[in-house]
Amino acid sequence: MIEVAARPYAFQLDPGHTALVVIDMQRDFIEPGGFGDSLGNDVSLLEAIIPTTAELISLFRRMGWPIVHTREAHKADLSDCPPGKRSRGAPGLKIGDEGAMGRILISGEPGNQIVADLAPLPGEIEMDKPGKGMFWATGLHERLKALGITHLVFAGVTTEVCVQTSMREANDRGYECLLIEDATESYFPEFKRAAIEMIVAQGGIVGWATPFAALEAALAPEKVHA
Ligand code: C5J
Repeated sequence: MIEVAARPYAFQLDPGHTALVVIDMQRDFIEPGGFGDSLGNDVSLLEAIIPTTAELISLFRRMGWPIVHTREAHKADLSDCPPGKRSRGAPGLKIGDEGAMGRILISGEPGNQIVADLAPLPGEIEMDKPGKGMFWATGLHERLKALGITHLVFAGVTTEVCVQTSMREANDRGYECLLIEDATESYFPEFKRAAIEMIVAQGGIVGWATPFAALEAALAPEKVHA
């Protein structure tokens, strides 16, 4: 086991059984002119985590450990989109409508692609998820089990919605979960702070949280090969 300084106490990372999950770093949530922007959100908050998330992805590539990239995405015929998800809030633009980067939250559309700086490489797991959580209707649990994964490191957006939901789902399935605090973000800074506090509360009721530097230090070559 490799010990990573974290809250609420040190995270025990199991090398060879750990995967990185990067949640929904898709253009429509992050880039100016996308869906998130059109809803009046300050997307610069989300853009700001791209460099740290890229470093985190590079670290996992160097370790040779699995990386999962998710996208919140629906089928073009919307058969996997509950009507309530589409209509709730009566937004100007709904899921499936034509936005500045193609149809909103529809698989394969330009706005549904992961931002260029974090683009998946061949061999990494890329998956569309119709829900907020990464296990609903995706088959991901079976894929991770087949790879022998027991520990998950989380990054991505938004902290209190798809990241937190996925982490809670993972926790319920028995994964040990570590959130990288500076590689996750929300349009609402107070929601990010609160989500992280909820995750680490009560002795890590959902999991652990730490800055990227702590994970990088723990995985320094001299420590991993000691
Ligand atoms: C994600 C959302 N990815 N906030 N979606 O968190 O609707």
